[in-house]
Amino acid sequence: MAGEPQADCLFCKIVSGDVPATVVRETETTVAFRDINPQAPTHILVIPKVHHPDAAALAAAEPAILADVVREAGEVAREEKVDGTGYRIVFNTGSGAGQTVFHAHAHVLGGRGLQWPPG
Ligand code: DGP
Repeated sequence: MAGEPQADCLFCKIVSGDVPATVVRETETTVAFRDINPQAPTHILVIPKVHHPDAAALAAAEPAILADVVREAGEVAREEKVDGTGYRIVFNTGSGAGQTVFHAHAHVLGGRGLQWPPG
């Protein structure tokens, strides 16, 4: 069923605690943790606890939880003190765009200059 934990999903295992992660924030609906392969001095992933394959699917099924993810991304940026200089919230969507984990997640990137357009 949509939203239910998936046995083969890495981020569902981080939500359940079966896979360890450096968690920086947790709410009733979200978990934020440091990316294992950081691309910037601040690189944190914010995920919904429910399983949906990408941000668009999450928005279609449970829009309030997508709003929670984006709000938490802002809180992470504030706590990491990158909100003043600017930061980027990225939802890679589809393998052609670099998505490798098919559980919706926001990358929060900051602490260095960020080019536009992104690569
Ligand atoms: P994406 O490529 O947009 O699907 O982002 C997936 C991110 O997940 C990628 O930046 C690396 C990160 N990642 C993959 N495996 C793990 C893990 O086991 N722990 C943590 N903390 N991050 C992971």
